[in-house]
Amino acid sequence: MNRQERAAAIAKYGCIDNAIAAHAIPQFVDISVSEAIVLGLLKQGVTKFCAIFGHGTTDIAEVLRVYEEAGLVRTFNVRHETAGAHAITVLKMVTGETAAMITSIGPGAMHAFAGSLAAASNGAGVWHIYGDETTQDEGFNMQQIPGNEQGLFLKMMSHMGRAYSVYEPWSVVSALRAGAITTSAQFAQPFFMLAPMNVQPVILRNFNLAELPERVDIPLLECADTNIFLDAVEAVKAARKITIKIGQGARGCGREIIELANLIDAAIVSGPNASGIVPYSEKRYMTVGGSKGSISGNFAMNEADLVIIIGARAVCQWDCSGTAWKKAKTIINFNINPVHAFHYNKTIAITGDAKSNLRAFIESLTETCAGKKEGAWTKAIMKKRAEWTAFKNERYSCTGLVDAAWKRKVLTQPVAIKTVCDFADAAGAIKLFDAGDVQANGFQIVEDKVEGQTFTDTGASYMGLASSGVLIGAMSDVYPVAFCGDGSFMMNPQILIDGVQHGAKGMIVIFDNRRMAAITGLQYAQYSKEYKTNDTVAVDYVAMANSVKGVKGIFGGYTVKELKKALAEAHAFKGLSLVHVPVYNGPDELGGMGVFGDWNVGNWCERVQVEHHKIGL
Ligand SMILES: Cc1ncc(C[n+]2csc(CCOP(=O)(O)OP(=O)(O)O)c2C)c(N)n1
Repeated sequence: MNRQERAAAIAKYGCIDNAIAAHAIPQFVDISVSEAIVLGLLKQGVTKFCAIFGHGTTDIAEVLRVYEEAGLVRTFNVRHETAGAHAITVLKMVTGETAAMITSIGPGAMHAFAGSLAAASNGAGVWHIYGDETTQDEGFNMQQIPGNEQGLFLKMMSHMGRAYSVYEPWSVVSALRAGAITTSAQFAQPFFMLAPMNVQPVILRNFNLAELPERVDIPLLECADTNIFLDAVEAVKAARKITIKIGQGARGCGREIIELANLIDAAIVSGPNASGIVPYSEKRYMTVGGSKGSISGNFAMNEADLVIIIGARAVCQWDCSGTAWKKAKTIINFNINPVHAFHYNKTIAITGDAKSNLRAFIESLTETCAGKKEGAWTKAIMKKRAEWTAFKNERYSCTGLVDAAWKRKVLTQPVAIKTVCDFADAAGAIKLFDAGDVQANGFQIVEDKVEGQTFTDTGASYMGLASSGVLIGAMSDVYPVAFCGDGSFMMNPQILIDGVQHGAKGMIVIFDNRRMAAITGLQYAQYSKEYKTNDTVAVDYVAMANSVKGVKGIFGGYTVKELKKALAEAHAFKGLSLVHVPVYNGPDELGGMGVFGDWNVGNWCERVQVEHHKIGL
């Protein structure tokens, strides 16, 4: 039986096991390592591949060709490996589906590897499969790292996630199992499979297809130490101002979080990537906290004497580089990972699945009658939330500002972003925010009702992630709207071609302030001068978009009315559209959403570090 027949039989019977059971394929077969990789992934439900093939992966490509012809897998050939890495990361973050990025060896692998930072930072379990130098070391392989050492790529990749070199052909099974486990963990890592070029075509004689590792569903763990919950109850009893801070790991726990907050009279603050877990309309929700947080979010963090953290790591922008919890006497930290759960001193760590542990905590609080009546704390936080709302509304009422680069009145970024957010929400689209001011203003602006409406890479803030992520408009049935600065878009404009090639439906909105404004802003705030964060080259992004057959480029205009019209037109287009909106950059404070927390960067470091050590958490 050849590969084509095998693929056809598996397609006919739906999966490998069924095909074996029906005697359509034998259980013991002679297959190449490359085919074992593809079959192993297929068995785990990994059927989508982003790829740029090179001399390092022609053998795997040939297998994919046959399996794609049988309708079992789909390869999305892209124009940049980092863009492909971003696309599979965004697919995982948005839909939960695990996909793989395939590259050649050397530069292609390095590009994809760079992109894997976003997967690692966001806990997105994805596969990276790279060709690697031959195992026989017959001389330098073109594109290998020119060092006289074995396994240099393996060493490098091992720092980002789990990495496995299929140095020995039969170890492919072990590699597939390691990948299944790594990519399935709750806050997962990227898994790197390195496939030496001379190993890929090796035939595994009499290979047992039943030995291919199965898909992994790691069971959720609940904290079994009941005393911990009683300690946490005592902390609640002693507290007067409680703030619950939620991160991505709190997804799915919205009901419990609101119940808990009402029970103990607490404020709720989200991390930048946790919008919608608690609806924006919830009265106890103080919106986002952190270096680029909100007035109310940062107030609730700074004032709390008891902090309850749920599913969040202490990323610098999230807890103001360790200075957010200025008055905390105790921290109750729910996390699956003890490293994060025990990040602070004075901690009661509750490790395991947040939802089950929250339920157990709520039960302990109810049984011990440790609930609190609504009091002064709620009044104080609600006053701050009203302040934040007024602050936002003042910005939204700005009809535009005269900009030095555009030499005319243009929309501000807050108004333009708000307009696009409202449009995307009404259209049921997914909002993807790229890096920079667009990202920071974005998470200050979003008003999500439910989780899953907004995604952004707050772990790595990788410019180009959102534009590249629009490929999910071809890889799934999601309609994405990418919010990109001009700087971020130009990191990965390849999506214009890749999106058309693969039939992506989605929209890119470029908020063009003619510079990398997030950094200009930092430079002014720190040194009162800007340096090399802009250029003088005007780009007609509409013309650029329209130069790619199949993309619809539309000018977003200078007013909200014009922008809304452009958005409607872009959305009506059955494919990939791009809207170009000129936006203001400059000193007028209505041009941004403000900064309310510390950050240990630039010439602030000394002050922030002193504050951090004074707090001593
Ligand atoms: C790949 C990458 N390079 C550099 C940075 C550092 N950085 C963060 S934001 C930013 C500027 C973003 O500019 P733009 O996308 O135009 O958005 P704006 O801030 O102007 O809204 C830079 C350079 C980054 N996050 N990612």
